[in-house]
Amino acid sequence: MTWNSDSGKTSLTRAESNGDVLTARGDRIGSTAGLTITGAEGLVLRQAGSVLDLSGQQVSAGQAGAEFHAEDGMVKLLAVGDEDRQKVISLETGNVLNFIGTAGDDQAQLIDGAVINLGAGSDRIIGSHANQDWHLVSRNAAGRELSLEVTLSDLDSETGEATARTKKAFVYGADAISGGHGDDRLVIGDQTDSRIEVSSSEEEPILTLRRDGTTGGQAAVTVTGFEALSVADAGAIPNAHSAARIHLDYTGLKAGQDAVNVSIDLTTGSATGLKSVSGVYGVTTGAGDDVVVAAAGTRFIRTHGGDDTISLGLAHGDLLLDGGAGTNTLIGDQGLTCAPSARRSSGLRRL
Ligand SMILES: [Ca+2]
Ligand SMILES: [Ca+2]
Repeated sequence: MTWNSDSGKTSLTRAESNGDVLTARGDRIGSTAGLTITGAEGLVLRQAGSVLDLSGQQVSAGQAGAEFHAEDGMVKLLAVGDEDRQKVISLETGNVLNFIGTAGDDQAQLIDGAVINLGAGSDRIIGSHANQDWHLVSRNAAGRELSLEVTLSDLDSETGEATARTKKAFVYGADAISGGHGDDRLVIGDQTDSRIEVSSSEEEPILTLRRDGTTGGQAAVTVTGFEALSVADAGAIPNAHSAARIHLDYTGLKAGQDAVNVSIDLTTGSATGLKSVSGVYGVTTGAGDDVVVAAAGTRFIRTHGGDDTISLGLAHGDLLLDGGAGTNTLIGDQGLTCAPSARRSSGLRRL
């Protein structure tokens, strides 16, 4: 069957399964009139500019929603309670780039030019095969429901130069990010106070974005498959040794049962588990023998147990240092004055 809507843009607003029967409702954008299709086994949306709107699905947070694969032109709808995936409906979506998810737990894979609104629920956005810069634009009060602007780029295999694709992708309502293949960088432009926990293993670190003031059990956003982390210009440097603004917490990084010896140089941007890190205001490390070098904007370094080495590097201004237990070493610099911070430092031997 071919259906021509006047505007050439079709919105598939609902598709649900009742046993083996698919019921879909299509609406021309801007019109209340629509077309209901019942009993189809499949449906193909070919028209460029079509919107796949599944916000009318009868699911809620905690229930499986939809899986949208923009690159493959496919969406899968999962029936409520179908953990064994016996009633999955697959729809070809052609070149649909505009996807509105369900109120349930959706996941979507992006492509350049896509506009993906995952709606309510606990939703995951997955990167494409390209390299991606993910700009975190905003979050809700709980630190979730991320809005992201994603720039995709391709690497020239001969010159090694990256060429950005013309069209960006826009994502709303994401609660987890998987970078996918290629190099992925998270750029945090939202300056809300938050902690970025680096956990799991050095080879495949999990980044957990959590608002300060929330405890471990509370909602957080997980980020996997990322190689780089950058905090966009935060404006005014915060007050001395404040835990405010965005800081890194490596206490959860392990090698099996053992603590990892973490090495972070904030002057060069090198950090265990990541290719690069920049713009963070402080670092906390765990029980290993850690090496941390402060940059100009660094405001606190806590290294907990283990024999840690803290270098003042390019530090200036007020800096809180806490080496914790163990035999710790503080390396200064010729001509550097650190009297104010020295009064607040503990567990450190100055060189
Ligand atoms: Ca959702
Ligand atoms: Ca340590």
